[in-house]
Amino acid sequence: MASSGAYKSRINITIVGDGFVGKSCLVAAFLQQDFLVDSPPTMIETHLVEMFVDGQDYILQIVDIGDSQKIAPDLFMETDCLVVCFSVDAINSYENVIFRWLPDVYSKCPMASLILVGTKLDLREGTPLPVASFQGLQLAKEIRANCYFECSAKFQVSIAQIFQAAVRTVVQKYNSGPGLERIKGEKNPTVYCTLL
Ligand SMILES: Nc1nc2c(ncn2[C@@H]2O[C@H](COP(=O)(O)OP(=O)(O)OP(=O)(O)O)[C@@H](O)[C@H]2O)c(=O)[nH]1
Ligand SMILES: [Mg+2]
Repeated sequence: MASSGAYKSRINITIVGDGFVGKSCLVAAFLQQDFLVDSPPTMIETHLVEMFVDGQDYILQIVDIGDSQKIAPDLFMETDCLVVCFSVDAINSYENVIFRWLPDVYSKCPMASLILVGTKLDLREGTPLPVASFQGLQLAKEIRANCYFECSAKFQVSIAQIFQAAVRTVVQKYNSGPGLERIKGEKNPTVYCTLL
């Protein structure tokens, strides 16, 4: 379905990554500017929020899936941007980006843009942690992520920027990519195309 000037474009963002890496805290930090000290394991949560980026209004549908969830094919189909998280204090979660999450991403969702996020950046304060910045960057290049961020939900570091980047990567991709619905003649042609 196509959007017109009267409607806001909707962008579907799916957050994945090992359990306890801080996916729900990242979402809560963005939506509520709040830090969840004790957040229970997530099954699956969907949030809708409006965001203004580069002069355009978007509706973001943010799906936060828990550790045990495999990403369902229909969810993948709808995903415009995958935010793949690991925690900078947990080497397993870093390794699992490749071993556990990427196979799903590549096979089921090759058109989505990809953002790699190293969470819990504040834990690096004064202490070398298992995953250094350069390793995060290296991994981002290896998996051809559109962007790499390190963030702290606890201290609101780079939280909004991750979601802004998600919107921009999707808009860029859909504006330049083949086979995408675009509104001809629209003043600021944005992507797509699901009405609420
Ligand atoms: N220091 C610090 N701790 C964090 C940060 N983000 C999350 N945490 C903590 O990490 C733990 C797990 O966070 P969650 O957001 O529940 O992790 P999750 O990835 O959603 O976990 P599942 O839902 O089980 O997949 C919680 O105890 C949080 O308080 C952060 O930026 N800094
Ligand atoms: Mg969670």
